[in-house]
Amino acid sequence: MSSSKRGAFIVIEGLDRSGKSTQASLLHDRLQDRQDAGATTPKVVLLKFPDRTTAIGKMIDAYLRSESELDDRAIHLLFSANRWELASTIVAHLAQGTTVLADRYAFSGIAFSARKGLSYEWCRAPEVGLPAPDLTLFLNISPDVAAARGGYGLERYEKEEVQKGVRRVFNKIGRAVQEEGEGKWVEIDAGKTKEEVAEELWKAVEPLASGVQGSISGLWEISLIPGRDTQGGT
Ligand code: Z5A
Ligand code: MG
Repeated sequence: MSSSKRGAFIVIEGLDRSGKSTQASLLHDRLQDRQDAGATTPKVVLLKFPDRTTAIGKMIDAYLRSESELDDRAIHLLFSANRWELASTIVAHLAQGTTVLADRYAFSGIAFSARKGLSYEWCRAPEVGLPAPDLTLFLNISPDVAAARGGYGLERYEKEEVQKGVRRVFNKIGRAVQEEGEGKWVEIDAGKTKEEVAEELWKAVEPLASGVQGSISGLWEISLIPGRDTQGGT
């Protein structure tokens, strides 16, 4: 890896049962194998949001399993705080040249809360300044194909009317990310076989696999965050 490169931050988002966790794991292994084979690919770490292992994550887990009730704004802020807990870890990995993969990120946070009727801007606000992804892979799937992958689970949002609303907000977010230049947003047809979807993802990921040039910016922030410039400036 060239010394001027940092690790790429790649996010996998998508609809329910679109195969995010399946593809995140396959992508992780593919990047890891390249490294093992001596390629110039940096190390790779896979994160999952929500991270249910932290103290905040445990509160989120209880809420999702309907074991606790929380105000809509309170749970939104917990999901965001769960990302902020890992923000400095993400930045440190990227600065060291490690590729960071995230299974869901801020975009899920906005989509699920805005669907409840909270304003889009309010939902976006706590996410502003998080490490910005270089690439977001959005796994799109039709409700029919998702249904063929088995019934909804038992968690709070695993209901048809919730998923329909979430799909609408995700579409809005994808357009906004593209228009505002917040990294690249690539939509993937997730209705194909696991192997076909993995190949589609790889086409988008391969150019970033050996690292990327430039500073790590803050999501939806116009200026660079002081201290986050891996080129040495602040
Ligand atoms: N949430 C939120 O509200 N705010 C936030 O900020 C965040 C999340 C980050 C839990 O998330 C909930 O939290 C979620 C959003 C909300 N609520 N919902 N819905 P989670 O990430 O923990 O949810 P999950 O349990 O992992 O479900 P999922 O992400 O929707 O599933 P997936 O990861 O996309 O799919 P998968 O587990 O990889 O695959 C599903 C099944 O399909 C499985 O049997 C696979 O073997 C099969 N599969 C996968 N790919 C294929 C293909 N290509 N063909 C056929 N079958 C396939
Ligand atoms: Mg998943």
